[in-house]
Amino acid sequence: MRAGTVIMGALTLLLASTAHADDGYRLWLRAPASATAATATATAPAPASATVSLLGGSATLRLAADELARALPAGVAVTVATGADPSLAALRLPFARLGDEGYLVRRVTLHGQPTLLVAGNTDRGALYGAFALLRHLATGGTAADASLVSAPKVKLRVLNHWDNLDGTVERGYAGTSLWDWWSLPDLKDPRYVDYARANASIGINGTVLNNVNAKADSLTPRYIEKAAALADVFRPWGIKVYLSARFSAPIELGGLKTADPRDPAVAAWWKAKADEIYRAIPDFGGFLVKANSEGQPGPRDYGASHADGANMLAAAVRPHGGIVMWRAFVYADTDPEDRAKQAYTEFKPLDGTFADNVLVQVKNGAIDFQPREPFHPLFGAMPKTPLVMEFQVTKEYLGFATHLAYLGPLFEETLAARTGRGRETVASVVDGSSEGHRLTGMAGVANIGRDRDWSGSTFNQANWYVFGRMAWDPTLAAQPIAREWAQQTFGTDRRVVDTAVAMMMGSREAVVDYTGAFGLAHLMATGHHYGPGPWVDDLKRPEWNPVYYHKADRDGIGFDRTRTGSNAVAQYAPPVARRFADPRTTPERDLLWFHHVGWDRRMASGRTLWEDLVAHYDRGVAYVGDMRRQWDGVRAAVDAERWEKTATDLAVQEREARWWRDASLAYWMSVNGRALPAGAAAPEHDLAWYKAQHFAYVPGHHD
Ligand code: GCV
Repeated sequence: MRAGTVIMGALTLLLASTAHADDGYRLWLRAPASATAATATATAPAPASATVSLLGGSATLRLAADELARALPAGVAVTVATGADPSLAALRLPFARLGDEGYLVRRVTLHGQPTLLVAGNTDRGALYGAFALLRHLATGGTAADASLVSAPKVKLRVLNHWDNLDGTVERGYAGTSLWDWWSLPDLKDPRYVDYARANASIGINGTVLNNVNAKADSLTPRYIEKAAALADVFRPWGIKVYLSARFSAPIELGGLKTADPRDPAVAAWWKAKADEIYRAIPDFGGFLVKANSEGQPGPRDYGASHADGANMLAAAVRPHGGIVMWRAFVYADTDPEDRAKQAYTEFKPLDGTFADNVLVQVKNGAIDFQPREPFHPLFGAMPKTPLVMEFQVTKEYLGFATHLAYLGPLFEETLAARTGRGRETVASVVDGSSEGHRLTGMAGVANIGRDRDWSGSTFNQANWYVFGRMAWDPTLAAQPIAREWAQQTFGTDRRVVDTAVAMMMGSREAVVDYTGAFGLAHLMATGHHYGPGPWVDDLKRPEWNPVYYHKADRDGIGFDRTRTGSNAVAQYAPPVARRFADPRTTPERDLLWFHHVGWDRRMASGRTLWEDLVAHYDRGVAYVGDMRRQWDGVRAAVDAERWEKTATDLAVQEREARWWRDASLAYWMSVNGRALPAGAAAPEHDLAWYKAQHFAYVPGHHD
């Protein structure tokens, strides 16, 4: 056999049987079923080792081999390699299809010996292959039937951490920031490795370390050194580090009088800053920028365009192969126009003017990560510009960490939406296949913090997981991903897996129902966004007030975005615009997003809108009750710690779902003067009581 390293795997990690307590730290990365079964009892003999051979010597390949050695069942022979290895040439394997990051897993004969080959064109590809093999084994596959091939459809699969340098996390509900900025770069918390490993296992290859509401300090030498320490930890796992850049940094750090992107001194400052960063982090990914949005500085402060700003930064990172992700989440306090229209109005005319290392990052919907939004009209409207899809994995508007809401269906619904341009879908815009873009991206606002279980609950881990899987392939469906996550997270007990998946699949719709169905949006309390506040009408910017969004009055409810209103529908391609312009062809789930309609409007159910709205509130609350009962049914089959925590969260969710329902109905009744339909329960309190609820120290929000 050709010289290569052979690792005898020792099953040292993992291995808790379901009967034992489990704090959720291991996420979905647990021993495959066969290994778990072999060690489930204390009396079981020590398992024999798998044999893992390594063709090549990079740190990344060694990590791949270690993963397999730790978790593969005894008796399996595996070879981890890159396609460049000459001994593979004769095998005629489809390496050409794999690109930089794809993998294949095949049974082959190498040097006369049968072996399971895990390989990619690069070591990163091989690492992804190792994790894919482990996933295959943990979801019912065997080493004998392992034949896998896959390449990511999206190039940049990036987490956005809204983590502040003081350790708080904007919209973070899983404890403080994972990054201990104070002790970095000296102290490298072992959690940084575990974080990178978890990301690599689902194909995430980039992380923006700091909040888009950025401080210039993150660009100082002191913080660059800290970021570099993290980059060193993440590199072998195929993960690049990016930073959110504060546009006014040349003023704040450089002492310049302006941050005007057209000023040569400003461009020179950024160029020098980029050079400095790349000296510390040679594979630095680039910058993410929130400009001229919610008080952040930007090129518009100087009359320059977003493209001027983005291209200036892009020029600074270009010599190093860096990129700029420029966010389209803009709306201005001076603009009386429908907030849902403003990003399109600002960015659409800039299509074709961005440098080729700029991507424009667009939230999934035109307002702000609501439980349901129609897809953002910019998708499909900027064919010359690569658009990054930005999803919010942390659930700012879907019950924080407490509520069980699996976001797979939300992601799938958005990605599968047809833009109205031929057969184009949002997914085909994002993965570049629609226009032939090679630079493509998907971003997820992370739900990760220092909580022992990383995401604030076991089921929230599924949202991190599904983001990674759909960033790898935006055409994947939410249901099978829920299933593979549940199998890896809870083990192979079919009843537990079926129950978890059943709970998950309707859970996001339940949140839509109990917070406001039919396209209602932005009904939450002010600032911290915890709980209902549809009555709020006194905030200084009109578009901060829930009443701006629902426009409920005695006769009807909903935002008229047709020609008689803001005409936001016209921002969609004609076939979609036509569908949304007519309440009869608008999907009911989006009705009140696009139309102001009467309370007595007859809905598909045969009920009036008012009756149906009430029914949806009740359905949402009932779904949570059902989840509680289902979870009760698997109590004996799930470890006590994760079961208890989930059961407690579900009890809180049921209470809060009722709160949302009751407070909302009390308010709607005060507006429309109607009685509840027969049989519907009256709100527990009067409207004044709900309005009087105030909360301080709410996580994720820092005044
Ligand atoms: C990082 C919403 C959130 C803000 C967030 C902003 C954004 O407005 O409430 O916390 O700021 O979106 O995406 O920039």
